Amino acid sequence: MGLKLYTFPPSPRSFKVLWAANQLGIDYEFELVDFSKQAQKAPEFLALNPNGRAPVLEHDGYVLWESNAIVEYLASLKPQSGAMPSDVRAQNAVRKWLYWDSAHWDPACAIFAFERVVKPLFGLGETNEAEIARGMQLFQNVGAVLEGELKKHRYVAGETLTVADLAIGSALSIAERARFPTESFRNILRWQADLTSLPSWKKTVAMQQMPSA
Ligand SMILES: N[C@@H](CCC(=O)N[C@@H](CS)C(=O)NCC(=O)O)C(=O)O
Repeated sequence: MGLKLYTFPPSPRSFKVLWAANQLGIDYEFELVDFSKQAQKAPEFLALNPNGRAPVLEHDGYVLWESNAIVEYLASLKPQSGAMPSDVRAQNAVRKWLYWDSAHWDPACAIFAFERVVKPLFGLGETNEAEIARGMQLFQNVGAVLEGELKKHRYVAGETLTVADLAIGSALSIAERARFPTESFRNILRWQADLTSLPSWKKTVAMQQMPSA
């Protein structure tokens, strides 16, 4: 059966797991969860993820949801990549960024994603400027934390690329349309240029076009 990734590639959390698999060189089968057809709410998909959300991983009958758990699992299949260190303290120094992503970075980015990308894509109405203002405030706070870290080292958790970069950086896959307020964060922009120049990033960006093809 092998490893399957159920995703809707234009969404950043789906991009995250596809990018991780591409970066780690993991073979997978791609399964489109077509949001335009509400496939994420179909009974067969809900049987995999009762949240009715993508992404989902299935590996020889083992099912996993939550994008950061999936990225960690993918990294565990390629321990030699160093994407997740083996030492417990180093591991947690990386893992804390996965929690931070879920608790702080992703919710800030999600406001811009919903207002500027999801709404136009699915015809869900006008941008709510009050929400954008709330997003600006949140983003200034989380952006400053990330900027401070990236000032100290090349990647989020040190000098090498880890799952922390894959988890947090994936939001930037919609940076152009979402217009995250990154202009004053020089080190985030430098890191973004670094990530987006990776062959794995380019390969995953090409996959974002698939549903409308
Ligand atoms: N915390 C979850 C969030 C998953 C999530 O919200 N996915 C969105 C797309 S980015 C989704 O499936 N939305 C469809 C819906 O809510 O109907 C993760 O990181 O996997």
